[in-house]
Amino acid sequence: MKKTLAILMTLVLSIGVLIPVTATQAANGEKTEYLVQFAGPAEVGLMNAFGVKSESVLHEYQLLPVKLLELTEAQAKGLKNHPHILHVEPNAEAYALSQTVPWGISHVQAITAHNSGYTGENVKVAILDTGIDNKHEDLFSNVKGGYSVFTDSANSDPFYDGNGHGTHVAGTVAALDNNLGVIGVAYNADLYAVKVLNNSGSGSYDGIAQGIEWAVNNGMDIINMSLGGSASSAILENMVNAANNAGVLLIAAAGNSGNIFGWGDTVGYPAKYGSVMAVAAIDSNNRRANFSSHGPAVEISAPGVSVLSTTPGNNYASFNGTSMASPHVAGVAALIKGANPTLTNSQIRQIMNDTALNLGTWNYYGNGLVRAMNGINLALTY
Ligand SMILES: [Ca+2]
Repeated sequence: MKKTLAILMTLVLSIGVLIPVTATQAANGEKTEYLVQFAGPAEVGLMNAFGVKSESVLHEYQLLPVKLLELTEAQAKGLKNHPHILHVEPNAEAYALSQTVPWGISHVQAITAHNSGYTGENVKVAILDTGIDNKHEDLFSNVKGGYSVFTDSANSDPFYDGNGHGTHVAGTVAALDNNLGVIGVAYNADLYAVKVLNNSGSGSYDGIAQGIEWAVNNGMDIINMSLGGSASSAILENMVNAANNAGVLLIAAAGNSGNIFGWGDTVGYPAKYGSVMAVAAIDSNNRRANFSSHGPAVEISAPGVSVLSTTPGNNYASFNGTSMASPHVAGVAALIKGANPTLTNSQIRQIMNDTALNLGTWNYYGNGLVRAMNGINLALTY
């Protein structure tokens, strides 16, 4: 009785499965790996019934009635529907979860600061740039708001960064500390996407001025401007002075107009104005990047060569530029402000300048390499 039933079952199963097996095999006979958990014994009979040969058994577990099998899609489907099978799952790929620390982040002592509990919490940083992709896996929870100075549909959304520049800058300031991507200098700081550059990366002094005004009106602590022009403007200067007087710390890229000889004054605007910190770019050997603008207005230096950070669509890329150096300083400023929230913008600026690592030639490096932990330690004495 039992024997007959078993045979019948086998026959029914064979017929039931035979057609789909041949049908799918013709189209897709490729075998892939599945983890299969059986409800109990009689495993061999079951596998025979589904045409699973012994060479398709890649591994048998001891702890549970589980086997790693090589199956066609049809075999897997058939087994999955059988009452004596608990689970049929594709042998999914696993990846080591890891977060890369870009060299510049440790170079400005940010990791040391993190390890001491300083992360830029409750500090608001406005990124005046091409926008920030606020859905990026390594940024989303830090992007707290934004504004676009553009009204055309392609550029009116501050969270659409059709260029990538602003998202990259934002990541250096505050990419999340998780198990993926990169980490920012001040990974708990609040980011605000102020889109003053369009998706092609260009804008106007009017747009920059509007962005500065928005930052003042919305209580920003720090403005990062990885942008600049060669034209001087009394109105733009008055605008950055007004923001500075309102208590906002302004940090800007010195410019990428340097020459390899380091001759002349090539710092751009608004970095050149006295109320703005002009940031030069250095490499991992603390040498001026040959594109980094030089001149008496250079105030401080930060990593700006091979800077790995976030780009739109959950991507990451390495860029060069004083645009990449400036957000390192903005991030350090956020760490210092977070460590001592009573500090004014001019005190934070003074602290960063007093604790920078002297690198020599003023017109190249200003006060030198910005250093988070030295800055925090001084900030705590204020
Ligand atoms: Ca991360």
